[in-house]
Amino acid sequence: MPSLRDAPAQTIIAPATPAGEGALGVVRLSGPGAWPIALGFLKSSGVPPAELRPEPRKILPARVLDGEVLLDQALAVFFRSPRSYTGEDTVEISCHGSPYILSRLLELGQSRGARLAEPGEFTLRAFLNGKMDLAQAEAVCHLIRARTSWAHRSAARQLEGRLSERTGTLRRTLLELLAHVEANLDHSEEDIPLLSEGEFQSRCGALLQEIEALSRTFRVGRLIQEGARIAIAGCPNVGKSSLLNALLRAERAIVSPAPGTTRDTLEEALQWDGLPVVLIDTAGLRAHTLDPVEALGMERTRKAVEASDLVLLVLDESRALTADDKNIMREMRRYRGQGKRVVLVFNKSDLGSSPLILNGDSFEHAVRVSAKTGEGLDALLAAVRRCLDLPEALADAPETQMIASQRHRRCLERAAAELESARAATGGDLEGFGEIVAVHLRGGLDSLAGITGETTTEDVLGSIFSQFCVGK
Ligand SMILES: Nc1nc2c(ncn2[C@@H]2O[C@H](COP(=O)(O)OP(=O)(O)OP(=O)(O)O)[C@@H](O)[C@H]2O)c(=O)[nH]1
Ligand SMILES: [Mg+2]
Repeated sequence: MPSLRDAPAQTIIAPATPAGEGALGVVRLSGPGAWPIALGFLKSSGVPPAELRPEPRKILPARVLDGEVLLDQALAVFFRSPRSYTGEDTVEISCHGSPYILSRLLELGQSRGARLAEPGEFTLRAFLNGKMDLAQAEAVCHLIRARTSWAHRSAARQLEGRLSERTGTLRRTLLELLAHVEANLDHSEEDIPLLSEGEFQSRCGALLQEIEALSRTFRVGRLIQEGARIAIAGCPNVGKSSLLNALLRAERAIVSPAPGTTRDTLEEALQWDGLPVVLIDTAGLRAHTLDPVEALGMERTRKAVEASDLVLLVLDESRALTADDKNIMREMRRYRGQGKRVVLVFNKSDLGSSPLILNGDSFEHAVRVSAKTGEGLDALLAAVRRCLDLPEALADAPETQMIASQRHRRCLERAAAELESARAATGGDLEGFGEIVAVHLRGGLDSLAGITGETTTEDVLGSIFSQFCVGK
C-alpha cells in the first residue's frame, strides 16, 4: 500500500451536507482531476448551455447535465491548489438538497474517474498538504460535534492554533535545552554556553512542570468536550426519574409511586445552563430482590456509577433513612475513597423534612431539592460545578488552551516521562552522561511533535480521521 504521505492523489468526491432533503446540498471534489471532472457535467447556464469558464474562488451559476438531461441548476465554486481547504484543486457544487440529485451527482463524478472519499479524507489531505496541523485537524471534528457553547469555544480555540502554539513554545524551550546539552558533549559549538548540572535540573524541571500542567487540563477539557457523565442513583422510589425529568424539563422517564419502576439505565444529553452533561437515570438499589430483571437492572446501575464522572445520590427527605439508604451511602463513601465525586440530593423537600437525615453526613456536597416543584435545582447545579471543580463559565477558565483528547494527553505524558528520565540520567554529572540525557530529550521532542502530527504514524492518522464524517 502506498504511504499516505506520498500517495499520488486520486480525485475524491463526497457530499459535504448531511443526507436527506434540504434547501441546499453540497458536493465537493478534490484532487488533480477535480476541475476536468466537474467541467464534464457542468455547463454554463446560458441558452444553449456552453463550456464553463471558471475563475478560482468566484461563484459561477451552472447547469448540471446528466447526459442531455438537466439534473439541476446549481452554483459552483472552483479553487486552485494550494488555495483551497485541502490544498488541492477543488470544486464545490451547491445544488438543491435532493437525495436523488446528490446521489446522481456523485455517480456522475465517479463515472468520470473520481472515487468516493473516505471519512475525514478532505481534512486528512488538508493536514498532509500542510494546510493545518494535526491538532487543528482534530479540532475540526470537535467543532462539528460541539453541542454546547463551552465545547464549541474550546474546539474553536484549538482550530485557531492555540494548542499548537502552546506545544510549539514547549518544543522550542526543549530544543534550546537540548542544544545546550549537545554543546556540553561537543565543545566545538562555541556560541552556546555550557550548562551546569544544577542549571540543567532547574530548566528541565520547569519545563516538566509546564508539560504536566497542560496534561492536567485534560480532566476539565474532556468534561467540556464530551459532557460530564452524571449518574442519578439511590433507593427505589426516592425520585431519581422525577429528578431526571425535572432537569430535562420533559417527561422522559416513567415515574410512578411503585418502587422498582425504572428497570434499566436511561441516558440523556443536555446543556444544563451551558454545562454539557449526560444524565443517567438508573434502577433503584436495594439489598434484596427476588426479581432477576431487577437484579440485572441494579448491576447496570453499578456499572453506570462506575463509568460516571459524578453521582447524584438521591435520598427521600420526607422519610427517615432506611437500611437500604444507609447501605448505598456506605457504598458511595467507598467510591468517594476511590476519587469518585458524589453530591447528596435530599429530594421531596416540598413534603417537609425529616430531621433525621438533614445533615450531609460525611458528604461535603449536599443539596435539598424538589423534583416536583423545581426548588433547589439551581443550587444543585452550583454544587455539581463545585464538586467537579469546574469554573462558573468558560470565560473564567484559564485562557490557555485545554486538551480534550486522550491522544494529546498520552503525548504529553510520554514527553514528561522522557524529561523525568533525562533528569535522572545525569547521575550528577551532565558532561559524563550527556549522551543518554540527549537521547531522552530528543524522545521528549518527538512526543510533543506527536500532538501537531509531525511524528504521528499512519496507523494513528488512520484511526483519527476515520472518526470524521464522510465529506469532511
Ligand atoms: N412530593 C414529591 N413527590 C415526588 C418528588 N419526586 C418524586 N416524587 C414522587 O415519588 C414517586 C417515585 O418517583 P420516581 O421518580 O419514579 O422515583 P425513582 O427513584 O425513579 O423510583 P424507581 O425507578 O422505582 O427506583 C412518584 O410518585 C413521584 O411522583 C418530589 O420532589 N416531591
Ligand atoms: Mg425511576
